[in-house]
Amino acid sequence: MPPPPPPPPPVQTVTVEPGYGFGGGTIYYPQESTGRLPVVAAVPGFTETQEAVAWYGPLLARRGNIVITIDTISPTNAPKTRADQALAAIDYVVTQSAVSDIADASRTAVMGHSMGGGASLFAALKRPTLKAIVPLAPWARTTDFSGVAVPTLIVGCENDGIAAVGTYAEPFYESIPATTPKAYLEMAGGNHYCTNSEDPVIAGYVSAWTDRFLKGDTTASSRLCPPSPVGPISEYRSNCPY
Ligand code: 9J3
Repeated sequence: MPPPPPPPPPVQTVTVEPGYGFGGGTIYYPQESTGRLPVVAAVPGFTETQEAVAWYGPLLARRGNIVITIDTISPTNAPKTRADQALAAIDYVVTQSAVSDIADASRTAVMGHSMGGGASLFAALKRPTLKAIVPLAPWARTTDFSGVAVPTLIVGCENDGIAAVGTYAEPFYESIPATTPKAYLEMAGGNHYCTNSEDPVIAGYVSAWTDRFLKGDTTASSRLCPPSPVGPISEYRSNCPY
């Protein structure tokens, strides 16, 4: 028998109070690390709290990232306002937080659910130096994201009745230019909240995407290209190779 794999490194958390340009949140980071770590801001949707994106904190912190899940200043803030708050959260982590000394300001990403997914697309337009975005069941009033040059993994939920994939996620994906690395993962049978609880398929793709584009680990390419969708996936699009 081969030896069991080592346990994943423990994840630490720090609570952030409101007052830094977003509604407060939780920082997740690996207890043991060397060098500076990439930073991910995760944004909830309309009327949601950070609980909606909480599972991505430990998921990505275990893989050597700092994650801040945020509350928005108002639960009804629009996607563009949520984008500003995500960027404020990244700046807080990098410059003022308890983990600023281990945060890498040059490797940052935004992800989020629904209006938080729309926020991640607007954040990419506003700050093209982001290394990756991951919109989850995204919602926004425009479907024109032709200005997005940040590598984008969109996760859609096949039976989403709030942000129907044919109206939102798929046109968003198609509007992103072919010169931008992109992928569209659609979870079979999922409703609007299909991305809000732990799922091994979503975890695998989000991990691969952030490993490849946020951490800059080119060995992660083999987990994305050529596309080989397995599991409860109703559709997968990409513009491999990358
Ligand atoms: O979960 C969401 O952010 C839903 C977006 C939406 O339907 O907003 C309508 C105003």
